[in-house]
Amino acid sequence: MNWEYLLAPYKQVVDELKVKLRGTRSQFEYESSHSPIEFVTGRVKPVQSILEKAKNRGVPLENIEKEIYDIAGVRVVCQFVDDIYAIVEMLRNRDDFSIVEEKDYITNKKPSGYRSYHMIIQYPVEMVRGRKLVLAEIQIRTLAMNFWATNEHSLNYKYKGSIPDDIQIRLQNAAEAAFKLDEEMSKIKHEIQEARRIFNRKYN
Ligand code: 0O2
Repeated sequence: MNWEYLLAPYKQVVDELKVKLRGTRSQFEYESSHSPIEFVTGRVKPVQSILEKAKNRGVPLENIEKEIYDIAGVRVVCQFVDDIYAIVEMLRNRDDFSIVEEKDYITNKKPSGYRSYHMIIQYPVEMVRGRKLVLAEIQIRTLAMNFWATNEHSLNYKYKGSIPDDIQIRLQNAAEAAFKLDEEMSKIKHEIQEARRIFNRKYN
């Protein structure tokens, strides 16, 4: 398989989405002092990781592009839970891609304790041989959810998917603490936003 050739459109999609969503962040900042977007990251899934996922899910190589949704992945990180739903609404109203599926792992957390909002999109990308429709995953989560998910992901990698029970329990507790942190911060959202405005006026 020529991976460089296969992954080229996915790299293009990730690059385009990062530019667009970072542009959205700047627009929010011009228009109001609060941007629901804190930062945007993106990556093309490494080949090894694509192969492992395909193997675990019984996906034959020829179906990888149709059945592995997150070869192109973009992450939007927000300050507050409300911001996530504002971004979701904004994404639903765009017409530069279509939404294939939405998964709300905030209302329905995963058994691991994982919380995040996933949107699978179909993105048209212009390649030299014409337009290609590429599947991509946009993950939208708060800073607290991101902190938890990043650490859990590292532990999963370290323990090859079998995290010991005692660490698992701590992770569950940490997931609930992160959720509580988001709830508490939401209650003082307006205070925090006002403080940021004052700070930005003084230092920017
Ligand atoms: P990477 O690239 O290393 O992040 P499905 O379970 O199929 O119904 P879902 O959850 O959208 O739907 O798909 P999947 O394939 O399980 O997860 C896609 C990505 O979501 C993962 O990518 C993670 O980034 C994130 N994710 C999902 N579940 C968890 C979880 O329990 N913990 C953490 N930390 N992240 C999760 P990969 O495949 O891990 O690869």
